[in-house]
Amino acid sequence: MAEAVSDASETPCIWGVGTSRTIRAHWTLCELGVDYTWHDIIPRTETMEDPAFRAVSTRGKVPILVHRGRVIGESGAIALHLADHYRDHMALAPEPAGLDRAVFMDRYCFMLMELDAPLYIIRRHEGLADVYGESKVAAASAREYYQRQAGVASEWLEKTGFVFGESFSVADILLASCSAWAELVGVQPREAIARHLERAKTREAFALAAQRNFPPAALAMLAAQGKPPSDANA
Ligand SMILES: N[C@@H](CCC(=O)N[C@@H](CS)C(=O)NCC(=O)O)C(=O)O
Repeated sequence: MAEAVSDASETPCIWGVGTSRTIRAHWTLCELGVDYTWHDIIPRTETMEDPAFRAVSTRGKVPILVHRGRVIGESGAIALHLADHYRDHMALAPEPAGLDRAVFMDRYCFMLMELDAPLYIIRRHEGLADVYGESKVAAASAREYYQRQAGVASEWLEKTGFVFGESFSVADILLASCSAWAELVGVQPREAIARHLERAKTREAFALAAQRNFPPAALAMLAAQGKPPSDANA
């Protein structure tokens, strides 16, 4: 991955639509009310071969954020960078440094490692078995593991209904995107997690992000893979 590109624009540019990871970037920017540009690069379509995309993404993965000449390629890092950079628009994360930020980061990293990662195991060894190899055992074990770790996340929601503190944050975007993905792969949601997702989906910024993240070509790709073409596919 290139660390810097020639586009040093202040306007953020997102490469990628159509997945639970890409919506994190769109949703964060929509919450912040920041104008941005984006490219409809859709996994497993010829759009991924676009030379301009390949020039910014040597990983060949979406999402990618290009911002002020820098390239950021992990959805969690993108959302957090945007929250920090535009915190004067809206506080979507605790102030960098400090104990609140440390506890917030504990939950944030937990979700990436303990929720997103097992979902990706299910995805790779069921939905993308032609690429990664079929493994019913790995998928079943990842489902059971996800469910256990979702129990930890549901405890965070008990007091305020948010992942951390008294207000919506990028950690809620992370959890909601994992929860919607989990539903798609047939994990029965825990009650608190289902309620959290339903509330998150009522946000205006979610509606706008879902519209941008699921253009007709992305819905067609999802339908071709047997997934419901629904905005619930966050
Ligand atoms: N950990 C990365 C995962 C990125 C990732 O695997 N993206 C998928 C779509 S959700 C992708 O680009 N797949 C295309 C491919 O592997 O060819 C993140 O959270 O951004």
